[in-house]
Amino acid sequence: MSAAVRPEVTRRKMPITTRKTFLRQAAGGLLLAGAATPGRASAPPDATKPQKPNVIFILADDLGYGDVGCYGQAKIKTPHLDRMAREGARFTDFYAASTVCAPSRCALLTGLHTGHCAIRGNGAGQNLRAGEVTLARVLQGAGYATSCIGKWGLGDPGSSGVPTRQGFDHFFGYLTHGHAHNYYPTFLYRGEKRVPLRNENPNEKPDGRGQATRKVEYTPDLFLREAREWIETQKGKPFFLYYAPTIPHGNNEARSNEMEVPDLGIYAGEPWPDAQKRKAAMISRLDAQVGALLDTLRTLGLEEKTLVLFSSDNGPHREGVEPEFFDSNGQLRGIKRDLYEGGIRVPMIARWPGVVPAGTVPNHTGYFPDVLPTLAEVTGAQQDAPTDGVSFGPVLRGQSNRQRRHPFLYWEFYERGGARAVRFENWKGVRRPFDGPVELYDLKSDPGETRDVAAWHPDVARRMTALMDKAHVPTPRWNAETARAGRKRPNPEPPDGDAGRSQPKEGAA
Ligand SMILES: [Ca+2]
Repeated sequence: MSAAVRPEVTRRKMPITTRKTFLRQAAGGLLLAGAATPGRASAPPDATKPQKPNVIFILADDLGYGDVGCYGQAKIKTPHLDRMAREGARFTDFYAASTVCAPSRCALLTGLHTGHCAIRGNGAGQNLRAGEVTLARVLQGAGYATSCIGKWGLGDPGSSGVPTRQGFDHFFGYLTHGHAHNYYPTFLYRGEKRVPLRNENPNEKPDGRGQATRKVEYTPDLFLREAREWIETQKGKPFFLYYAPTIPHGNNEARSNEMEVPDLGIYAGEPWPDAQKRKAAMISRLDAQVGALLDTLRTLGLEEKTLVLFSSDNGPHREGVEPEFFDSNGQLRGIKRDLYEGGIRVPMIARWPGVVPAGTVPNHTGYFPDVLPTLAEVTGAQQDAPTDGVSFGPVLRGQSNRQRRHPFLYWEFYERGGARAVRFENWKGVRRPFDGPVELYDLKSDPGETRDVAAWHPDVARRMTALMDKAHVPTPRWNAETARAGRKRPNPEPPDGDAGRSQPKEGAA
């Protein structure tokens, strides 16, 4: 696509705080030569690719690396995801941006890793700021219809952070994480308006948390119906659907019934604990949803015009189920809330018939901040804001020889005294707590991170420390002191906006 056919491109101003962050980095000489220099996504001419493909990004919630058949899961059936992988590309070394929901989604939507983005931990009262550069806004600027269906979690009702003030034309779902725990709430939001559901719960909290006493409408089913109807109404206009059902997150207010699902499906007769049967049924239900969305595309003749991506926001949880039962992290170490591989490495499947070569397993390491520049590139959208991502567009087109590699990937996390992690090449460094000594793992020979080899490679360990210290750009809310303090100390109000007004705490989002 040439520049001449992009008249609709809108240049978005960076939000002032983000711009300040990068200016501060530049002024402080913080960017390493060869390190993750924030890039600029643009659209290189490529006459061979379809013009303005539709994009569907399906985001599971707490689905582990090992929870899907094509990633080695033996008991839970995921035939549609397995087919999607056979018909597209299955990434083995793809990572979420965080080990819990909110920061992972913030990084996905803004193209910034957790050392730069505004929301770096769970906790109420954190809202994307007005004017934030989001994936939806970038695609909206390129003429796309944009929809978010499912869990949002980046803005409270009435705040600047709600999806319809962040680039989405259409929204149906949960705005806040606590509400999203509840699979049978009495209301959801369409746009900014509450819409009632037929579920009943006299004890429901004002934010929608709780467990229904009468369960009629299961929200993932409502989301699928809404998604199919929304796709059908687009009538030729390119669209971006961010589809984020909450499966298989637990309802943390449901005590012994955290894995809420209408029926056990094919698992009813299995000799497993009830909670495990329900988890399996949830994942297979999500898999069936993927199949239904692909069917919708086929029925509408849109399969070859649509890039479908599937991933998860963090590793598997221990909230009402034992992740070991299904080996939900596969051979990896750790789960949700760890920066070991099991907390952050996630399934990533891309399907776009005729463009993404079928049945491929790319040798490419990437993560959520890459999604914004990737989609900007494949849709011909332009965005001038800095990003920590690297477009994996070449890999999607089967042109791995043209693919740029990440100098390194970075994560930081604030619960439990904090942690940081870096991956470059096949090395993985983890610091726990936030400023603790570096543990070093060679993922090639030791993907389960069982042998700390820092003492044998002090040069690599030192480089890890340097990368972490330079990738972490502190803010009034998010800094080493925050990590050390845990939930005991209220943070000062950030002087430059409403990115977060409450102390980050160990929440269940
Ligand atoms: Ca999650």
